[in-house]
Amino acid sequence: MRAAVLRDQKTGVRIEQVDLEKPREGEVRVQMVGAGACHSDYHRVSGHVEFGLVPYVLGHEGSGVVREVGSGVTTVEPGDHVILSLTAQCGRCRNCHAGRPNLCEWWVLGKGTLPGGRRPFTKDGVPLYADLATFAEETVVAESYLVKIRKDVPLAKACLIGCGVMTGVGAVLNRAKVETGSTVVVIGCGGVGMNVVQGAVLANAGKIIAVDKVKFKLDMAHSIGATHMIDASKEDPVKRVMEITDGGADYAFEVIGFPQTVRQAFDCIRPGGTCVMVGVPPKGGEVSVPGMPLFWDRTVMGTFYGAGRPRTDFPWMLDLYASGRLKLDELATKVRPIEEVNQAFDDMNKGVTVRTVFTFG
Ligand code: PAD
Ligand code: ZN
Repeated sequence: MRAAVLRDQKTGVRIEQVDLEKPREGEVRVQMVGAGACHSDYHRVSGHVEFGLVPYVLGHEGSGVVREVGSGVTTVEPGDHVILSLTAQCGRCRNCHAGRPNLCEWWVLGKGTLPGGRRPFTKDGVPLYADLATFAEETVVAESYLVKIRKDVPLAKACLIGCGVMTGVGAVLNRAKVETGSTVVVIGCGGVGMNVVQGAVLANAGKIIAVDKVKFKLDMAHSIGATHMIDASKEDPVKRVMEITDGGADYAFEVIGFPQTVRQAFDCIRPGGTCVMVGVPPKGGEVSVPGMPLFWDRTVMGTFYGAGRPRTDFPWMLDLYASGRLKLDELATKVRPIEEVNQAFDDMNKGVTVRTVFTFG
């Protein structure tokens, strides 16, 4: 079975033949149909984030078909269409009970194992690290990572809900809770940032100001509802936002992953405004803001996975897609076989794609 494996940062990602054990109690085997290339995958390859778990099967955005269930599995059965969620939801911990399953205390993404420490992927008998491992023809995950979805939406494109849409739209609606008429700035309009723009449209924001360095991203942001576009390679985004908003935005989202652009987002908001860090900061990176502007009721917040509640949020997101109010097809700017994983990362870094969706045919 083919999988995209990261062995070390020098050699990068390679397609390898690996073996996958059968699902055990509470586990499910999923045949992948679509998987999105998110910048968080590339952060592991580039070393932007601390990452010692190698060899590691990449991929955390994905959709597929259930092929086999272990004993005790009750919420899915073979043949079901599913989207993989970034987080497990044990349903028993404090955060699950408080309606914040993205912070489930049983959750193990980032540890490179299934709950309990098992590693079902092996190569020549040696276990590989993997979380959701959506960059593989098949994967085995705990049942609670899976959300069963309606069968009448294109399954490959639905993978985008699993990370980019949940994170971006969720950052606006679930985390920041943007109010109707608010002024919203989005700094970085890639696969996740474009979904912050979509979230702002769904929240009925007034002015939606898209900031990027790539014209094609700004054009797409405009086509999905941004009202103003700022090319950060040509003009100072903060100065321009101040002009457009007459003194600062209500919300500014940083969706790249650098302390400098988080600071830029903070500088874009008015007294009482909120700066949301969506991008994953570099290892050891510190975010700092000046004290006096913060004093004037400004808020700085982080967001993991758009405060996502996958079993609640994925179904309505797909309903909005089916009725034309949430865009997925437009965001999947390229479809490639998983063999072209490195070309997809190159495209991402050159800024020529919003999201690449991998297929496994
Ligand atoms: P992406 O590479 O598709 O998008 C980044 C965008 O930023 C691109 O359009 C770039 O052109 C643009 N950009 C780069 N530098 C600048 C700049 N100085 N000014 C303006 N625009 C710029 O990445 P992505 O959308 O897949 O991911 C974005 C970040 O979000 C990344 O750090 C990723 O790890 C993070 C993320 N966070 C969560 C979460 O839970 N918070 C989930 C998923 C991804
Ligand atoms: Zn992601």
